[in-house]
Amino acid sequence: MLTHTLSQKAAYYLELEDSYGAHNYHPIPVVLERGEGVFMWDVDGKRYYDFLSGYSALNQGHCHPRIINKLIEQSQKLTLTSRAFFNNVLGEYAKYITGLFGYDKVLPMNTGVEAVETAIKLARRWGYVVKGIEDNKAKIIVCAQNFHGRTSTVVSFSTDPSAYTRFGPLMPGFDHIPYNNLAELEKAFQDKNVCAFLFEPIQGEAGVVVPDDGYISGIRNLCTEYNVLMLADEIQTGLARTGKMLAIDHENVHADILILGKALSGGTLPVSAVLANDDIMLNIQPGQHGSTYGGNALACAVALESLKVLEDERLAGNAAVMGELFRESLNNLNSPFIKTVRGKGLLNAIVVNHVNPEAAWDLCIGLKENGLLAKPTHGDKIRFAPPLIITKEQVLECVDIIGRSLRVLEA
Ligand code: IF1
Repeated sequence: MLTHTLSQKAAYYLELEDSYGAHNYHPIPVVLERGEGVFMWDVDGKRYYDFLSGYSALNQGHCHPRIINKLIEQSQKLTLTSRAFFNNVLGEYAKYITGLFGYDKVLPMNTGVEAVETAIKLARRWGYVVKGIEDNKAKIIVCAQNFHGRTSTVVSFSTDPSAYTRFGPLMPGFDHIPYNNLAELEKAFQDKNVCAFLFEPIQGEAGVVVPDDGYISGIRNLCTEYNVLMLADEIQTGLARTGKMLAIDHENVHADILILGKALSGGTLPVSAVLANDDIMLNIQPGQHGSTYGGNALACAVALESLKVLEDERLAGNAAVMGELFRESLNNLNSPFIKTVRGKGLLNAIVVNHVNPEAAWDLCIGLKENGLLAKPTHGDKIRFAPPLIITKEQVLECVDIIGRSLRVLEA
Protein backbone atom coordinates (compact mmCIF):
# COMPACT_ATOMS: atom_id res chain seq x y z
CA MET A 1 0.00 0.00 0.00
CA LEU A 2 1.33 3.44 -1.01
CA THR A 3 2.58 5.46 1.93
CA HIS A 4 1.54 9.09 2.17
CA THR A 5 2.66 12.22 3.96
CA LEU A 6 0.42 13.83 6.57
CA SER A 7 0.87 17.21 8.23
CA GLN A 8 1.03 17.29 12.01
CA LYS A 9 -2.26 19.18 12.01
CA ALA A 10 -3.97 16.46 9.96
CA ALA A 11 -2.39 13.68 12.01
CA TYR A 12 -3.89 15.25 15.15
CA TYR A 13 -7.43 14.83 13.79
CA LEU A 14 -6.80 11.28 12.57
CA GLU A 15 -5.57 10.34 16.04
CA LEU A 16 -8.63 11.88 17.69
CA GLU A 17 -10.99 9.86 15.48
CA ASP A 18 -8.92 6.72 15.99
CA SER A 19 -8.95 7.13 19.78
CA TYR A 20 -12.57 8.19 20.30
CA GLY A 21 -14.47 7.16 17.17
CA ALA A 22 -15.77 3.73 16.23
CA HIS A 23 -13.66 2.03 13.61
CA ASN A 24 -16.48 1.37 11.17
CA TYR A 25 -14.78 3.17 8.29
CA HIS A 26 -11.33 3.24 6.67
CA PRO A 27 -11.21 6.77 5.24
CA ILE A 28 -8.71 8.20 2.78
CA PRO A 29 -6.18 10.06 5.02
CA VAL A 30 -7.26 13.68 4.43
CA VAL A 31 -8.81 16.06 6.97
CA LEU A 32 -11.27 18.54 5.47
CA GLU A 33 -12.53 21.75 7.01
CA ARG A 34 -14.29 23.69 4.25
CA GLY A 35 -16.41 22.94 1.19
CA GLU A 36 -17.70 25.17 -1.61
CA GLY A 37 -19.18 24.03 -4.91
CA VAL A 38 -17.06 21.22 -6.38
CA PHE A 39 -14.19 21.91 -3.96
CA MET A 40 -13.11 21.04 -0.42
CA TRP A 41 -10.11 22.40 1.46
CA ASP A 42 -8.13 20.48 4.09
CA VAL A 43 -6.88 21.79 7.43
CA ASP A 44 -3.65 22.90 5.75
CA GLY A 45 -5.51 24.93 3.13
CA LYS A 46 -4.96 22.51 0.24
CA ARG A 47 -7.81 22.44 -2.32
CA TYR A 48 -9.35 19.25 -3.71
CA TYR A 49 -11.97 18.38 -6.30
CA ASP A 50 -14.66 16.34 -4.52
CA PHE A 51 -15.32 13.31 -6.76
CA LEU A 52 -17.44 11.47 -4.22
CA SER A 53 -19.98 14.21 -3.38
CA GLY A 54 -20.88 12.58 -0.06
CA TYR A 55 -21.90 9.46 -2.01
CA SER A 56 -24.21 11.60 -4.18
CA ALA A 57 -25.66 13.68 -1.35
CA LEU A 58 -23.95 16.84 -2.67
CA ASN A 59 -25.37 16.95 -6.20
CA GLN A 60 -25.94 20.72 -5.82
CA GLY A 61 -22.35 21.22 -4.63
CA HIS A 62 -20.94 22.01 -1.18
CA CYS A 63 -22.69 24.74 0.82
CA HIS A 64 -24.93 25.88 -2.04
CA PRO A 65 -25.81 29.52 -1.11
CA ARG A 66 -29.56 29.14 -1.72
CA ILE A 67 -29.75 25.96 0.38
CA ILE A 68 -27.57 27.31 3.20
CA ASN A 69 -29.55 30.57 3.32
CA LYS A 70 -32.80 28.60 3.57
CA LEU A 71 -31.24 26.44 6.30
CA ILE A 72 -30.23 29.55 8.27
CA GLU A 73 -33.57 31.31 7.73
CA GLN A 74 -35.72 28.35 8.82
CA SER A 75 -33.40 27.35 11.67
CA GLN A 76 -34.01 30.77 13.24
CA LYS A 77 -37.80 30.37 13.02
CA LEU A 78 -38.89 26.78 13.66
CA THR A 79 -36.91 23.55 13.35
CA LEU A 80 -39.10 20.78 14.79
CA THR A 81 -42.74 20.54 15.85
CA SER A 82 -42.89 16.69 15.78
CA ARG A 83 -45.85 15.22 13.87
CA ALA A 84 -47.97 15.55 17.00
CA PHE A 85 -48.83 18.98 15.55
CA PHE A 86 -49.01 20.57 12.11
CA ASN A 87 -46.50 23.11 10.82
CA ASN A 88 -46.59 25.57 7.90
CA VAL A 89 -43.76 23.93 5.92
CA LEU A 90 -44.53 20.21 5.58
CA GLY A 91 -47.71 20.70 3.56
CA GLU A 92 -46.12 23.04 1.02
CA TYR A 93 -43.16 20.66 0.63
CA ALA A 94 -45.43 17.62 0.29
CA LYS A 95 -47.48 19.36 -2.42
CA TYR A 96 -44.33 20.33 -4.32
CA ILE A 97 -42.51 16.97 -4.21
CA THR A 98 -45.61 14.89 -5.03
CA GLY A 99 -46.38 17.20 -7.96
CA LEU A 100 -42.78 17.08 -9.17
CA PHE A 101 -42.60 13.25 -9.26
CA GLY A 102 -46.29 12.52 -9.97
CA TYR A 103 -47.58 10.74 -6.85
CA ASP A 104 -50.57 11.26 -4.56
CA LYS A 105 -48.65 11.30 -1.26
CA VAL A 106 -45.20 11.49 0.37
CA LEU A 107 -44.12 9.91 3.68
CA PRO A 108 -41.16 11.96 5.00
CA MET A 109 -38.29 10.22 6.80
CA ASN A 110 -34.65 11.05 7.60
CA THR A 111 -31.96 8.64 6.38
CA GLY A 112 -32.10 6.68 3.17
CA VAL A 113 -32.32 3.33 4.90
CA GLU A 114 -35.30 4.54 6.94
CA ALA A 115 -37.02 5.32 3.65
CA VAL A 116 -36.16 1.83 2.37
CA GLU A 117 -37.57 0.29 5.57
CA THR A 118 -40.69 2.44 5.14
CA ALA A 119 -41.11 1.24 1.54
CA ILE A 120 -40.77 -2.39 2.73
CA LYS A 121 -43.51 -1.85 5.34
CA LEU A 122 -45.78 -0.14 2.79
CA ALA A 123 -45.26 -2.95 0.27
CA ARG A 124 -45.90 -5.72 2.80
CA ARG A 125 -49.01 -3.92 4.13
CA TRP A 126 -50.31 -3.50 0.54
CA GLY A 127 -49.59 -7.19 -0.07
CA TYR A 128 -51.83 -8.22 2.84
CA VAL A 129 -54.58 -5.58 2.53
CA VAL A 130 -54.88 -5.17 -1.25
CA LYS A 131 -53.26 -8.20 -2.93
CA GLY A 132 -54.66 -10.58 -0.30
CA ILE A 133 -51.44 -12.39 0.63
CA GLU A 134 -51.76 -14.55 3.77
CA ASP A 135 -50.45 -12.70 6.87
CA ASN A 136 -46.66 -12.99 7.42
CA LYS A 137 -46.19 -14.74 4.05
CA ALA A 138 -45.30 -11.66 1.92
CA LYS A 139 -42.10 -11.95 -0.12
CA ILE A 140 -39.98 -9.16 -1.58
CA ILE A 141 -37.60 -9.87 -4.47
CA VAL A 142 -34.17 -8.21 -4.31
CA CYS A 143 -31.03 -8.38 -6.47
CA ALA A 144 -27.66 -9.96 -5.82
CA GLN A 145 -25.00 -7.32 -5.01
CA ASN A 146 -27.71 -4.93 -3.79
CA PHE A 147 -27.03 -2.06 -1.45
CA HIS A 148 -30.00 -0.46 0.31
CA GLY A 149 -28.53 0.57 3.67
CA ARG A 150 -27.28 -0.89 6.92
CA THR A 151 -30.18 -1.64 9.32
CA SER A 152 -30.67 -5.21 10.51
CA THR A 153 -33.63 -5.80 8.16
CA VAL A 154 -31.84 -4.35 5.14
CA VAL A 155 -28.56 -6.21 5.67
CA SER A 156 -30.68 -9.37 6.05
CA PHE A 157 -31.13 -9.33 2.26
CA SER A 158 -27.61 -8.24 1.36
CA THR A 159 -25.46 -10.74 -0.56
CA ASP A 160 -22.26 -9.26 0.91
CA PRO A 161 -21.19 -11.45 3.85
CA SER A 162 -19.34 -8.53 5.46
CA ALA A 163 -22.71 -6.75 5.69
CA TYR A 164 -24.69 -9.50 7.48
CA THR A 165 -22.24 -11.97 9.07
CA ARG A 166 -22.74 -12.20 12.83
CA PHE A 167 -25.58 -9.68 12.78
CA GLY A 168 -28.25 -12.43 12.84
CA PRO A 169 -30.84 -13.69 13.28
CA LEU A 170 -31.72 -12.18 9.90
CA MET A 171 -35.14 -10.92 8.77
CA PRO A 172 -36.95 -13.48 6.54
CA GLY A 173 -39.20 -12.68 3.54
CA PHE A 174 -36.66 -11.76 0.87
CA ASP A 175 -35.61 -13.78 -2.21
CA HIS A 176 -32.58 -12.98 -4.39
CA ILE A 177 -32.27 -12.96 -8.17
CA PRO A 178 -29.41 -11.82 -10.41
CA TYR A 179 -29.40 -8.11 -11.33
CA ASN A 180 -30.23 -7.11 -14.89
CA ASN A 181 -32.09 -10.39 -15.58
CA LEU A 182 -35.76 -10.15 -16.55
CA ALA A 183 -36.18 -13.90 -17.08
CA GLU A 184 -35.19 -14.57 -13.46
CA LEU A 185 -37.50 -11.77 -12.33
CA GLU A 186 -40.47 -13.28 -14.15
CA LYS A 187 -39.65 -16.69 -12.67
CA ALA A 188 -39.61 -15.18 -9.16
CA PHE A 189 -43.01 -13.56 -9.82
CA GLN A 190 -44.64 -16.98 -10.20
CA ASP A 191 -44.79 -17.03 -6.38
CA LYS A 192 -48.17 -15.46 -5.55
CA ASN A 193 -46.81 -14.29 -2.18
CA VAL A 194 -44.50 -11.80 -3.86
CA CYS A 195 -45.66 -8.25 -3.04
CA ALA A 196 -42.74 -6.21 -4.39
CA PHE A 197 -39.45 -5.99 -6.31
CA LEU A 198 -36.86 -3.67 -4.70
CA PHE A 199 -34.01 -2.58 -6.99
CA GLU A 200 -31.44 0.12 -7.78
CA PRO A 201 -31.72 1.55 -11.33
CA ILE A 202 -27.88 1.49 -11.31
CA GLN A 203 -26.10 -0.55 -8.61
CA GLY A 204 -23.91 2.03 -6.90
CA GLU A 205 -22.00 0.18 -4.21
CA ALA A 206 -21.51 -2.79 -6.50
CA GLY A 207 -19.32 -0.47 -8.55
CA VAL A 208 -21.74 1.53 -10.74
CA VAL A 209 -23.26 -1.45 -12.56
CA VAL A 210 -25.45 -0.09 -15.38
CA PRO A 211 -28.13 -2.56 -16.56
CA ASP A 212 -29.00 -3.15 -20.22
CA ASP A 213 -31.31 -0.70 -21.98
CA GLY A 214 -34.85 -2.01 -21.55
CA TYR A 215 -34.24 -3.53 -18.11
CA ILE A 216 -36.18 -0.79 -16.25
CA SER A 217 -39.15 -0.88 -18.64
CA GLY A 218 -39.03 -4.68 -18.51
CA ILE A 219 -39.35 -4.50 -14.73
CA ARG A 220 -42.32 -2.18 -15.11
CA ASN A 221 -44.11 -4.50 -17.52
CA LEU A 222 -43.55 -7.60 -15.35
CA CYS A 223 -44.61 -5.81 -12.14
CA THR A 224 -47.81 -4.69 -13.86
CA GLU A 225 -48.49 -8.12 -15.36
CA TYR A 226 -47.99 -10.00 -12.06
CA ASN A 227 -49.50 -7.35 -9.73
CA VAL A 228 -46.19 -6.78 -7.91
CA LEU A 229 -45.12 -3.34 -6.63
CA MET A 230 -42.09 -1.77 -8.35
CA LEU A 231 -39.90 -0.20 -5.62
CA ALA A 232 -37.23 2.07 -7.15
CA ASP A 233 -34.41 2.92 -4.76
CA GLU A 234 -33.24 6.24 -6.26
CA ILE A 235 -31.41 7.34 -3.13
CA GLN A 236 -28.09 7.42 -5.00
CA THR A 237 -29.18 7.48 -8.65
CA GLY A 238 -31.98 10.03 -8.31
CA LEU A 239 -32.13 13.83 -8.19
CA ALA A 240 -30.34 14.50 -11.50
CA ARG A 241 -27.27 12.35 -10.78
CA THR A 242 -27.56 10.15 -13.92
CA GLY A 243 -28.57 12.94 -16.34
CA LYS A 244 -32.33 12.78 -15.71
CA MET A 245 -34.31 13.81 -12.62
CA LEU A 246 -34.66 10.09 -11.89
CA ALA A 247 -32.59 7.23 -13.35
CA ILE A 248 -35.85 5.45 -14.28
CA ASP A 249 -36.77 8.51 -16.38
CA HIS A 250 -34.25 7.28 -18.98
CA GLU A 251 -36.91 4.67 -19.85
CA ASN A 252 -39.96 6.83 -19.01
CA VAL A 253 -41.05 4.46 -16.27
CA HIS A 254 -43.16 5.29 -13.17
CA ALA A 255 -42.39 3.21 -10.06
CA ASP A 256 -45.17 2.22 -7.63
CA ILE A 257 -43.01 3.37 -4.71
CA LEU A 258 -40.21 5.91 -5.23
CA ILE A 259 -37.47 6.13 -2.59
CA LEU A 260 -35.34 9.32 -2.33
CA GLY A 261 -32.63 10.55 0.03
CA LYS A 262 -29.10 12.01 0.00
CA ALA A 263 -29.21 15.06 -2.33
CA LEU A 264 -32.81 15.72 -1.26
CA SER A 265 -31.18 18.04 1.33
CA GLY A 266 -28.19 19.16 -0.76
CA GLY A 267 -25.77 17.56 1.71
CA THR A 268 -26.89 19.58 4.75
CA LEU A 269 -28.90 17.17 6.97
CA PRO A 270 -30.54 13.73 6.64
CA VAL A 271 -33.76 14.00 4.61
CA SER A 272 -35.44 11.10 2.82
CA ALA A 273 -38.83 10.55 1.26
CA VAL A 274 -41.12 7.72 0.13
CA LEU A 275 -43.65 8.57 -2.60
CA ALA A 276 -46.66 6.46 -3.58
CA ASN A 277 -50.29 6.74 -4.64
CA ASP A 278 -53.21 6.50 -2.23
CA ASP A 279 -53.96 2.80 -2.88
CA ILE A 280 -50.53 2.03 -1.40
CA MET A 281 -49.86 4.92 1.00
CA LEU A 282 -53.21 4.97 2.81
CA ASN A 283 -52.90 1.36 4.03
CA ILE A 284 -50.77 2.75 6.88
CA GLN A 285 -53.08 4.38 9.41
CA PRO A 286 -52.20 7.04 12.03
CA GLY A 287 -49.87 5.67 14.68
CA GLN A 288 -48.62 2.74 12.56
CA HIS A 289 -45.40 4.36 11.34
CA GLY A 290 -43.39 7.53 11.94
CA SER A 291 -40.21 9.16 13.22
CA THR A 292 -39.33 11.98 15.62
CA TYR A 293 -37.64 14.08 12.93
CA GLY A 294 -39.59 12.79 9.91
CA GLY A 295 -41.05 15.79 8.07
CA ASN A 296 -39.52 18.36 10.43
CA ALA A 297 -39.89 21.99 9.39
CA LEU A 298 -36.17 22.55 8.87
CA ALA A 299 -35.80 19.43 6.71
CA CYS A 300 -38.83 20.31 4.59
CA ALA A 301 -37.67 23.89 4.00
CA VAL A 302 -34.19 22.69 2.99
CA ALA A 303 -35.53 19.87 0.80
CA LEU A 304 -37.91 22.21 -1.02
CA GLU A 305 -35.03 24.57 -1.84
CA SER A 306 -32.71 21.70 -2.78
CA LEU A 307 -35.24 20.39 -5.31
CA LYS A 308 -35.75 23.88 -6.77
CA VAL A 309 -31.98 24.33 -7.18
CA LEU A 310 -31.78 21.08 -9.17
CA GLU A 311 -34.50 22.37 -11.51
CA ASP A 312 -33.49 26.06 -11.74
CA GLU A 313 -29.85 25.21 -12.48
CA ARG A 314 -30.83 22.41 -14.92
CA LEU A 315 -28.40 20.07 -13.17
CA ALA A 316 -29.76 16.92 -14.84
CA GLY A 317 -28.87 18.33 -18.26
CA ASN A 318 -25.41 19.35 -17.07
CA ALA A 319 -24.85 15.91 -15.56
CA ALA A 320 -25.73 14.28 -18.90
CA VAL A 321 -23.36 16.46 -20.94
CA MET A 322 -20.49 16.48 -18.42
CA GLY A 323 -20.83 12.74 -17.89
CA GLU A 324 -20.44 12.05 -21.61
CA LEU A 325 -17.39 14.32 -21.72
CA PHE A 326 -15.89 12.65 -18.63
CA ARG A 327 -16.26 9.06 -19.90
CA GLU A 328 -15.04 9.95 -23.39
CA SER A 329 -12.00 11.83 -22.02
CA LEU A 330 -11.15 8.97 -19.62
CA ASN A 331 -11.31 6.46 -22.46
CA ASN A 332 -9.06 8.71 -24.56
CA LEU A 333 -6.35 8.34 -21.90
CA ASN A 334 -5.95 4.80 -23.25
CA SER A 335 -4.42 3.85 -19.91
CA PRO A 336 -3.39 0.19 -19.50
CA PHE A 337 -4.51 0.58 -15.87
CA ILE A 338 -8.13 1.32 -16.73
CA LYS A 339 -10.00 -1.89 -17.62
CA THR A 340 -13.48 -0.34 -17.85
CA VAL A 341 -15.10 3.08 -17.75
CA ARG A 342 -18.84 2.90 -17.02
CA GLY A 343 -21.71 4.99 -15.76
CA LYS A 344 -24.52 7.31 -16.71
CA GLY A 345 -24.60 11.07 -16.25
CA LEU A 346 -22.18 11.95 -13.44
CA LEU A 347 -22.40 8.57 -11.68
CA ASN A 348 -19.32 6.87 -13.09
CA ALA A 349 -16.63 4.40 -12.10
CA ILE A 350 -13.47 2.82 -13.46
CA VAL A 351 -12.36 -0.77 -12.96
CA VAL A 352 -8.63 -0.66 -12.26
CA ASN A 353 -6.48 -3.10 -14.19
CA HIS A 354 -3.48 -4.13 -12.05
CA VAL A 355 -2.02 -7.21 -10.37
CA ASN A 356 -1.73 -5.37 -7.05
CA PRO A 357 -5.03 -5.76 -5.11
CA GLU A 358 -4.27 -2.42 -3.42
CA ALA A 359 -3.95 -0.62 -6.79
CA ALA A 360 -7.29 1.21 -6.54
CA TRP A 361 -6.44 2.43 -3.04
CA ASP A 362 -2.95 3.50 -4.16
CA LEU A 363 -4.44 5.36 -7.10
CA CYS A 364 -6.82 7.19 -4.72
CA ILE A 365 -3.84 8.20 -2.57
CA GLY A 366 -2.13 9.48 -5.72
CA LEU A 367 -5.27 11.34 -6.73
CA LYS A 368 -5.40 12.93 -3.28
CA GLU A 369 -1.81 14.11 -3.59
CA ASN A 370 -2.79 15.66 -6.95
CA GLY A 371 -5.88 17.42 -5.60
CA LEU A 372 -8.78 15.08 -6.35
CA LEU A 373 -10.70 13.03 -3.76
CA ALA A 374 -12.27 9.68 -4.61
CA LYS A 375 -12.50 6.31 -2.87
CA PRO A 376 -12.43 2.69 -4.06
CA THR A 377 -15.54 0.55 -3.83
CA HIS A 378 -15.25 -3.24 -3.60
CA GLY A 379 -11.52 -3.48 -4.22
CA ASP A 380 -10.73 -2.68 -7.84
CA LYS A 381 -13.38 -0.07 -8.68
CA ILE A 382 -13.20 3.67 -8.11
CA ARG A 383 -16.42 5.69 -8.20
CA PHE A 384 -16.15 9.16 -9.78
CA ALA A 385 -19.16 11.28 -8.84
CA PRO A 386 -18.52 15.04 -8.62
CA PRO A 387 -21.21 17.60 -7.79
CA LEU A 388 -23.48 18.14 -10.81
CA ILE A 389 -22.49 21.83 -11.07
CA ILE A 390 -19.08 20.88 -12.47
CA THR A 391 -18.01 22.78 -15.62
CA LYS A 392 -16.41 21.51 -18.83
CA GLU A 393 -13.06 23.11 -17.91
CA GLN A 394 -13.15 21.44 -14.49
CA VAL A 395 -13.99 18.03 -15.99
CA LEU A 396 -11.03 18.30 -18.35
CA GLU A 397 -8.73 19.42 -15.51
CA CYS A 398 -9.86 16.43 -13.43
CA VAL A 399 -9.28 14.00 -16.28
CA ASP A 400 -5.77 15.44 -16.52
CA ILE A 401 -5.29 14.88 -12.76
CA ILE A 402 -6.50 11.27 -13.15
CA GLY A 403 -4.19 10.77 -16.12
CA ARG A 404 -1.16 12.06 -14.20
CA SER A 405 -2.08 10.09 -11.08
CA LEU A 406 -2.25 6.78 -12.93
CA ARG A 407 1.57 6.92 -13.03
CA VAL A 408 1.61 5.79 -9.36
CA LEU A 409 0.62 2.36 -10.70
CA GLU A 410 3.71 2.15 -12.91
CA ALA A 411 6.06 1.61 -9.97
C1 IF1 B 1 -22.24 3.98 4.06
C2 IF1 B 1 -22.39 2.62 0.00
C3 IF1 B 1 -23.10 4.28 -1.62
C4 IF1 B 1 -27.66 3.82 -1.09
C5 IF1 B 1 -28.80 3.26 -1.71
C6 IF1 B 1 -29.96 3.26 0.35
C7 IF1 B 1 -28.87 3.81 1.01
C8 IF1 B 1 -27.69 4.09 0.30
C9 IF1 B 1 -28.80 2.96 -3.20
C10 IF1 B 1 -28.99 4.09 2.50
C11 IF1 B 1 -26.53 4.67 0.99
C12 IF1 B 1 -24.29 5.24 1.27
C13 IF1 B 1 -24.16 4.66 2.66
C14 IF1 B 1 -22.76 4.98 3.05
C15 IF1 B 1 -21.93 4.93 1.78
C16 IF1 B 1 -22.91 5.07 0.66
C17 IF1 B 1 -22.85 3.99 -0.34
F1 IF1 B 1 -21.12 2.62 -0.36
F2 IF1 B 1 -22.57 2.34 1.25
F3 IF1 B 1 -23.10 1.79 -0.76
F4 IF1 B 1 -23.51 5.44 -1.93
F5 IF1 B 1 -22.95 3.44 -2.55
N1 IF1 B 1 -29.92 2.99 -0.97
N2 IF1 B 1 -25.38 4.69 0.48
O1 IF1 B 1 -26.53 4.08 -1.83
O2 IF1 B 1 -29.00 5.49 2.74
O3 IF1 B 1 -29.18 5.30 5.21
O4 IF1 B 1 -26.98 5.86 4.17
O5 IF1 B 1 -28.84 7.52 4.10
O6 IF1 B 1 -23.06 3.29 4.69
O7 IF1 B 1 -21.01 3.88 4.15
P1 IF1 B 1 -28.47 6.06 4.14
